[in-house]
Amino acid sequence: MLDVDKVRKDFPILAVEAHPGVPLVYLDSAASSQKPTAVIEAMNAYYRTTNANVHRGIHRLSEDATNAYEGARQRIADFVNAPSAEQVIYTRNATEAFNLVAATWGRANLGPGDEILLTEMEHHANIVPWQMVAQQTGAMVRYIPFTEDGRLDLTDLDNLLTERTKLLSFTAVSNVFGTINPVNQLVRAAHAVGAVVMVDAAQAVPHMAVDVQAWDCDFMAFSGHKMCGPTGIGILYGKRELLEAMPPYMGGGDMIRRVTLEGSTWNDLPWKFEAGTPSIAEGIGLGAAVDYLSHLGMDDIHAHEQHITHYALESLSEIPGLKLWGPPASEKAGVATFTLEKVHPHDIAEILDKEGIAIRAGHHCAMPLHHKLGLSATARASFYLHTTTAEVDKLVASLDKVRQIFRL
Ligand code: C6P
Repeated sequence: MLDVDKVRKDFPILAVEAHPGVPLVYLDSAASSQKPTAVIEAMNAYYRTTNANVHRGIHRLSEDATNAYEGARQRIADFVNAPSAEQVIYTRNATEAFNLVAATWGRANLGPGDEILLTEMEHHANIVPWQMVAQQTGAMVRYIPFTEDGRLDLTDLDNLLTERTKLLSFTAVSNVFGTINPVNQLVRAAHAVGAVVMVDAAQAVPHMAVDVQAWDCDFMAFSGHKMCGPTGIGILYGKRELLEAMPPYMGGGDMIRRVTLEGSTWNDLPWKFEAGTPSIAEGIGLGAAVDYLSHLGMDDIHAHEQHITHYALESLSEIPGLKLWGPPASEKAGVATFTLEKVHPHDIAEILDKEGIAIRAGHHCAMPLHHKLGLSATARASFYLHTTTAEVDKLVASLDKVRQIFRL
C-alpha cells in the first residue's frame, strides 16, 4: 500500500501555497504531473556535473552524459517491457510520436482506398496527424463511436475494422472519461485484418503497469511530463521491423550514418529518428521518474488512484445538479469529469482556484468527444499518487460554494 503522507513529502510543490494562506490542492495531473525531488535533483545534478553534448565528444563529460542519457532510455524501455532500448525513440512528447508515425509510416504505407480507424474519444494528438496524412495520401479516417456512458461502442466493429483498415490507433485511457479501453481485444481484432495498431498510452503509462509485449501493439506513444518526468520529452515505442522499414522523420545531425554532397544514409535505431541535439537533461529526468515510480510500484499507485477515484465519484455524485461523465470508477483511471447544471466549467475552475484547487476546464483537446455530448466544455479533476481523500473533501466543499454563488 502506498504511504501517501510519505509520497507527498517527495513533491516540493505540494508545500507551496496556491494563494497567500491558501494551500494548493493539485487536481490537474492528467494535464501535467508534479515532479518529485528525485527528478528535479537528477536534472540539476546533470547540469552541475555532467553537462555536455551526447554521442559526439571523446571527452569524459560527453561520455558521462551519453551514458546517463542512454542508461535512462534502457530503464524507460524496461519500465514498459520493451524488448530493447533501440525500439524506444525519444520524442518531445506523445504528440510528436503520433506525428512521427503519421509522417513516416503513414506516408510510406497509406494510399487511396485505405482506411485509418480511430475512436471518437481521442485526444487531438491522435486525430489531427492522421487527418493530415489522410489528406496527403488519399486515405480515409473512420471512427469507432462511444456510448453515452463513455465506453467504446464495439457493436459495429466488424464493419469498421476491415481489410481496408491499414491502421487502428486508439487511446488506452481516455483523458476525459478516464475509461480504460480493452487494449488486448482491439489489438487482436486489428491484427486479424492485417492492420497496424498504435496505442495512445499518455494517460496509461503514468497510472498503471503497462507491458507493450503483452499488449502486442505495433506502436505506442506517451509523454514524460504526465508521469512525474519533465516536459520536452516523450516516447515512441515501435516494433523493430516496422521502425527499421520506416524512413526517417527529420534530417540533421545524429540521425545519419554517412553524408556526402550527393546523399545520405541513416543511423541505426533508435537514433535514425532523433535528429539534432536531443533533450538530454529531460531524458535523464524521465529516467529518474521511472526509477521513482518503479520504486513505489505501479500496482500500488494504481490501487491508490482507484481508491481515490471511487471515493471522489461517490462524493461528487451526491452534489445536486452535478453530472459525472464517463463509466463507473471500477472501469476508469483517476479522472472525475463533470458539469454542474448551466454553470460554465471555466467559472467552476475559477471559483475553485480561489480555494487553492487546480482543476482543468475546457474541451481537454478532445473537441469531437465534447461535440458528441453536446457540450463545449467540461470540468475535470484528475488524481495521482499524492492525492488524498481530504483533498477530495475540499473539492466537494468548494463545489458547494459554487452552487451557493450561482444560487443552485
Ligand atoms: N492531454 C490533458 O489535459 P502531449 O501534449 O503531447 O504531452 O500529450 C498529448 C496527449 C495525448 N493523448 C492523451 C490521451 C492525452 O491526454 C494527451 C495530453 C492533456 O488531457 C493535455 S491536452
